[in-house]
Amino acid sequence: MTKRFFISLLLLLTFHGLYAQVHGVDAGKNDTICLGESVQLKGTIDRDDYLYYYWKPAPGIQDTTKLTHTVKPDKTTTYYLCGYRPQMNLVNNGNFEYEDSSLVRSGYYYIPGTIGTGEGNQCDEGAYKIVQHGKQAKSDWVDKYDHTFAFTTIKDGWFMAINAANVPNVDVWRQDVQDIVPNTDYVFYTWIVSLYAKEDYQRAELQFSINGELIGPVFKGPFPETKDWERFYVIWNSGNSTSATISIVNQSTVSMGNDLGLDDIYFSIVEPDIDSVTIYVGERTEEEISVSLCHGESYSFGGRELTESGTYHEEFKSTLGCDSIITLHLTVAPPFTIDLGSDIRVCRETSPEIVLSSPPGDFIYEWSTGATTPSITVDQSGVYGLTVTNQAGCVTSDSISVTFIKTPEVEVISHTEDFCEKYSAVLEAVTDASNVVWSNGDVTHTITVDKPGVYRVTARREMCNSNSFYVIEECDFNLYFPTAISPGGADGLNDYFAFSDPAVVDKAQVCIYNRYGQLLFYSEDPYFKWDGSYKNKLCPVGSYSYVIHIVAKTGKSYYYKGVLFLI
Ligand SMILES: [Ca+2]
Ligand SMILES: [Ca+2]
Repeated sequence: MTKRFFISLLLLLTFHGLYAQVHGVDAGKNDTICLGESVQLKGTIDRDDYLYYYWKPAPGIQDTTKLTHTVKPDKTTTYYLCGYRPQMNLVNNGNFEYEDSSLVRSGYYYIPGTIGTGEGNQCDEGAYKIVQHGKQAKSDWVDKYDHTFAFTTIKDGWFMAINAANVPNVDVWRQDVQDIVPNTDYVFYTWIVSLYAKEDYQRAELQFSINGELIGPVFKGPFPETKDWERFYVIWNSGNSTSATISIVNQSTVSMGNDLGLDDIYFSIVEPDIDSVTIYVGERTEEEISVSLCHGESYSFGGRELTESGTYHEEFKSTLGCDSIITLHLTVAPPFTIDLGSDIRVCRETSPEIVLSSPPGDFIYEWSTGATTPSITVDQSGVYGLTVTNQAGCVTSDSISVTFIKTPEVEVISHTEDFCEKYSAVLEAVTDASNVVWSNGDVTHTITVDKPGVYRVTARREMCNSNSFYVIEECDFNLYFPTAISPGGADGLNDYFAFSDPAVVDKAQVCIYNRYGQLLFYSEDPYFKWDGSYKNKLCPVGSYSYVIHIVAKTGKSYYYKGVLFLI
C-alpha cells in the first residue's frame, strides 16, 4: 500500500505537470517584417505538461489549435499562445493503484477478485472489476494493461474494467470533490481503452457529468484493434459551486462492444500559461520632400551632395529595415551676389561725403555701420561691408573701401628779389605733396625762369590737385642805338653802330642797306657792332637805312626801321 502511494505521487509529479515549467509555452521569437510580407508563427508547447492550447484568435490564424501559422499582419501585432496546464489532481485514487474498490462510487456493481487467479467471477453486464489487464475481468476481452504504467515495462498497474450496459445516464464512475474554487476553470479527463476487440460492434459511448449536469459531447472508446488508451476531457467552470460530484456516465444503448477500461482519471484546476510574440511591421513609405537651397549650398541626400536643381530619388531603410522611397524636389536659387563697385578714392576737398548704395532689390540690408537702409552716407575713410538677404533667404555680402584723400597745399615762393636784374628768377613750389607740375612742364619743386609771366604750379596727391600761381611782371624795356656814327678818328667815340644794352635782347636780326638798297651788313647777334665798312672798306659818308627785328628778353618783339648817318 505504501509503495503504491509513493509511486502514485511520483507519477503525478512527473507526468501531470504539477511543476511544469511556466515557459513550456513558447510563442516564438519576435520578428520584424515589412508591410506586405508574411511571416511564420512557430509556437511550441510542452505536450506532456499542457492538456490543450490555442492561439488567441487573430487575423491570419484560421485553426487556433495549429501551432504553426503564416500570418501577414498589416500593422505591428502581438499574438498570444495559451497553454492550459492541469494543476494538482483532486481525484482520489484516479489511477486505481490503491486497488481499493471502496474508493470508487459507481452505478455499477463491483465484482471483487480477478479471473485467472481463481478469486473472481466474470465481469458481467453492468459490473466492474479492478484489474491489471482485460482478461482478468472477462476471459473473452483483450489483453490490455493499465495506462499508468503503460510507458514502462511494469505490468502490475491497476485500472477499472467495466462491462457497460445498454442503459444510458448511469454513472460508471463517480467521486465527490470538496473545496472547489468558484468561478474557476477545471479540467476533467480520463483515459479509456476498449476491451472488446470486434470493430464491427459498437464502442463505448460515455459523457462527463458534474453536479448532475452532462458536460461536453458524448465520446466513444477507441478502436480496440488500432488504438490503445486514449484521453478525453472537458473543461468546466465552477461558477458558484464550492463542491463537485464528478461522474463518467454511460450513454451506450447496446450491450456488445461497449466494454471499456478507465484509468488515470483527473480533475483539477486548469491554468493558462500565455506567451506572446510580436511581429513588428515596418511600413514601406513613399515620401516627397521639397528643399530650397541658395546658390553655393549643397544638400546631402543618400550620400550625395546635391548642388543643382532637380528631382532626385533615393531608397532608404527605415528603422525597421523597410524600404522608403523619398523623392526630393530640390530648388537651387540662382546665383545671388551684390556689387558695391570698385573701391572709392575721392578728394576730401571736392567730396566731403560719399553715398554707398546697394543694387536695387527687395532685400534686407545690414551695413557694417549697423544701418539697415539701402544706402548710407559716409564721411570717413574705411572699409564698409553690406550683407544682403533676399526673399529666398539667401545671403550675400560685399565690401568697399572708401578713402578720402587730403587735397595738397601748395604755394609758390621766389628766391630772386629782382627778376629784371638778370632776367632770371628761381621759383619754388612749397607743398606737402611730393608731385608737382609747373605750367611750363617742369616737374621739379624748384625751377629757374627767365621770362616774365604767370607761373602756375599744380601739386598732386593722386587725383587731388591744388594750384598756386606766381606772376613775374614785365621789366621796363629801353633799347636805343645811334643815329650817326663816325668810325675811325682818334676820339674813339661813336665808332660803331650797336645796341645800347644787348643784354635785354634775346634774338635779333639786323640789316643795313645803302641808298641803293644793297645789303651791307647782316647780323643775328645782339652784341653785333657795325663799323661802317663793307667788305673791309669803309663805306662812303652818307645816309644808310637799317631794318631791325628783335625779340626782347621780355618776350616781346620790336621792329625798328630808320636812317643812319655815316659821317
Ligand atoms: Ca492504473
Ligand atoms: Ca457490455
